[in-house]
Amino acid sequence: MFNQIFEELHTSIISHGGLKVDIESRFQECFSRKKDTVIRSFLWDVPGFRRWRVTRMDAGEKLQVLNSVAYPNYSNDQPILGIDLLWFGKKEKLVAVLDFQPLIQNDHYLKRYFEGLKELKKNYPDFYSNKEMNLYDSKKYFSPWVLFYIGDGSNLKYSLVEVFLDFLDKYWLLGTISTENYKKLSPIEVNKLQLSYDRYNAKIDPAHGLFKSYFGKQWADDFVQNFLFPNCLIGD
Ligand code: BLA
Repeated sequence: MFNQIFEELHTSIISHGGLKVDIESRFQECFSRKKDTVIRSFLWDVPGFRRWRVTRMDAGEKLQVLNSVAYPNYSNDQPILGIDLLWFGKKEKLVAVLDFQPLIQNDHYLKRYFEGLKELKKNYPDFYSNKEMNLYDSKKYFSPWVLFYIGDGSNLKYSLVEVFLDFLDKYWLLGTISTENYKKLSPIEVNKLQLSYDRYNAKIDPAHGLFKSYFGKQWADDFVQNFLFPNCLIGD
């Protein structure tokens, strides 16, 4: 599960000029104590972005994860790309969250950056489940058009790869929208908002507990603090 999406994501990053960045070996790959689970991470230097991370976790039938977050340069106030895909094989439960994560929620900003995502929602009504988020506040850094699916993964009417590729295409298009009649957020504001996105997520991310159970507390703290959300103390 997610192998094809993972390959497609990397191919797409490379075709947009992305170059792999070296990361500390302890984050590149880590095996669970039982050696039946592995987590691998990747960092990309992509034109227009200050950081693009990808994490893949393979716990076999129990759990598969593909998580990726792309932070645009501070001079670019476009939404953060957020991808969180989880497959609990034994239960056949899919959690799929794909969003252009808005830095702010005002109309001017949403109008500029969300036409594409809004269109997608019409094509994939299953991802408009009206399910409430339990952990996250859906009004904080999630867009009103977030593609969000929780449920029976064998029941999806369309392929997740197709949804993913459409979604990614729309995100790349954000870089080509005309700047006419739009007042951008300043780089200082973008910096502040991206940091606050990280602080919020570092605090709330359900992944920390998951990592602790597979890889131990020390590695989990280190990974969340120094790879997923650098510069944010957990519980900050
Ligand atoms: C849910 N994400 C989850 C859950 C886990 C993770 C374990 C709970 C699933 C469940 O039991 O139902 C896992 N999150 C991870 C992992 C990483 C991570 C492994 O960050 C890191 C490698 N989460 C994101 C991003 C988005 C996101 C970028 O990291 C947005 C696109 C959203 N994850 C998200 C949402 C839920 C979720 C909305 C559902 C939780 C809720 O209902 O509030």
